[in-house]
Amino acid sequence: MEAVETASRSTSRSLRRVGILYDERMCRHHTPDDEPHPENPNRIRAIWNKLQSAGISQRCEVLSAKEAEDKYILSVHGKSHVDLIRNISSQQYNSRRNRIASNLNSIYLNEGSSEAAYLAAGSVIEVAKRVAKGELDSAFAIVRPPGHHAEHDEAMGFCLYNNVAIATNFLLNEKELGINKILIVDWDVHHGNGTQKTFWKDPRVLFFSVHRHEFGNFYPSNDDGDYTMIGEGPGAGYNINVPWENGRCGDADYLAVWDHILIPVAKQFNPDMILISAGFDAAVGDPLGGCRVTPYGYAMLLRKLMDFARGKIVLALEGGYNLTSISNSALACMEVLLDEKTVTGSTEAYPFESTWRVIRAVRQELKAFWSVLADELPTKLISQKAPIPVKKILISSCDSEAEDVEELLQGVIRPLSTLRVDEDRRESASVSWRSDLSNIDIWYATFGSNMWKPRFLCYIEGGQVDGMQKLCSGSMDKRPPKEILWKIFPHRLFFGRESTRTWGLGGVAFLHPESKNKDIVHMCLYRITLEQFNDVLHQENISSYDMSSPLFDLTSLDCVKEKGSINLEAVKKGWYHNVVYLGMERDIPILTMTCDLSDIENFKSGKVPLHAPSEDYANTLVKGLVEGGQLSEEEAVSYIKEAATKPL
Ligand code: X5A
Ligand code: ZN
Repeated sequence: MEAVETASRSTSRSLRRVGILYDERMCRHHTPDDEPHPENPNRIRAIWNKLQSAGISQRCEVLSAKEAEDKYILSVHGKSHVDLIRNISSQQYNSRRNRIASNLNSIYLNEGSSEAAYLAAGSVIEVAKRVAKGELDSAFAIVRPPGHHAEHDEAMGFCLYNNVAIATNFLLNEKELGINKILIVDWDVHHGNGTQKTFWKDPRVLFFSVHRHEFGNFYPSNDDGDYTMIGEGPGAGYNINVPWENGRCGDADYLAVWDHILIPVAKQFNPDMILISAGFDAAVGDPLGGCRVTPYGYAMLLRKLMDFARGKIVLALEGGYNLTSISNSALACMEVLLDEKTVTGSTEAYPFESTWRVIRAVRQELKAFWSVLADELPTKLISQKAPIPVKKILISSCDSEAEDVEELLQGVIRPLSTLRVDEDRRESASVSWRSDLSNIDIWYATFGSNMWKPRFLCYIEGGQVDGMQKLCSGSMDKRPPKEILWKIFPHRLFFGRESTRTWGLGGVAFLHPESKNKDIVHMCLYRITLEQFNDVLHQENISSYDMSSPLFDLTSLDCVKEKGSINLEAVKKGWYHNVVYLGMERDIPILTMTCDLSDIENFKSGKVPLHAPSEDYANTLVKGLVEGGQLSEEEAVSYIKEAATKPL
């Protein structure tokens, strides 16, 4: 009897009514020529497929998307923004669409963008309404484009409409739903700037965001995500930011924030409903986030929120760019909503010291508004901490969905206690090269667009700046360069190739690997780690190499010091596969990357074209030299011009 019951339960609907919303139409928003981009249609497909094959969607009420009505969107966005998003996909915008997108921060647009934006917003409204009415206990809207960066009059950060903010205003405005207080939990790795601004003065909405901040150096790279941003007027105290000082935060860090900030405040606030801006880019394996929350971690975070608002919770997808990580994280969350497994276990790892510092600062800042935050945290608790440069448990390099991640995440809900962060066997060779090389500094000497610091930072933090047609995935280690200095070297700068993926038409900068006394080149030197240098090499050569071992290791370093330059076999098709040693600066080796001597022969013979840089690209070089304080604008312009016109 009992066996029969268990069996039937596992195939039938849950006792909990859980909604799940997926609609293929949201996949029609993609890059204009389907160029690779982290925010791509496969994200929601991967999640949906995973939930189907795990038998989750079968236990849920499956809903399909509805377009949001303008009147609801206008509660968050301005009329001009709504007009733009409504019309951007129409034919009459065909010629202007790309230009409009390139003037926005981290946005692409195509013929499917308008519809997807309306569906994403409408879907979150739809599930929120059903949960509010009690037709569903909870729900997950698998939507894209994401929303939390979108502001009143601005699309940014892959977001067009602020889906969660729109649904929140909808709930508050439909008075008969009886939803008067809403808690928004934004656990996407980026700060939810758009949502924060929407409810800045509104005490009906408690906005809580935990995000990588790095003192304003992590996207969106300003002070809006600081813990001092607590809201204003009647909304003062109803905006809580928990800004990580560093990457690599994991379950222990997030759970500490839940236990010592969010959960006590949620108790005191007593929301009628909870909306989660559920980005999964803080997940272990994410190429942009650099954090390490496991599916088990997400399950715990969600489980702890189910005790409020009578379990009325809506999750709306935001970011999350590793298909395996986001699928497993979403699955773990769905299992919590369905409430068919108990999530137990404790984490063996400790929070970073910086995590306790941030928790303390947040509590201090907000204790006047939330009495539950007033007590000092016991020293005994705070002294249980991990040092910041800990061994990494994750590997994934940039755009490749590393296989080891797949393996690492297979267990889906696996308590950290079985993960054994330090000696786990799965921690393959690829991890240890990273931690080894992350302790060694080199000067990376740049002569091209990387002389302009914001452009170089794309290789470290990920991102895309003016003029770039391709997004960078960044380094695994997103710490900025420790020092920057400029030097002149006796090498020749020149421009070759017809076009590049990053800059479009026009040649790109190369350095003649051999030095001649009468040549001079201005170089900007960044002090970074050898691990970061490897990630730069990988990105400069647009390689599909999996990075399970380094492109350039300590042996290569010895070798290049002795021989002056070495060619990297693994990226021999890349244009910058030749690492050149330029001497030492304060006991630290100076390295650059360029073409090799056989390429020089091909440039000279005309087999491969020499080609002047495009105006955009040349301007970037000039900006680098001018902002770096090396040359005046006229000097920089003529320096670039000479390099572009003088024969090799
Ligand atoms: C929704 C989200 C990230 C934007 C990063 C831009 N956006 N470099 O995760
Ligand atoms: Zn994000």
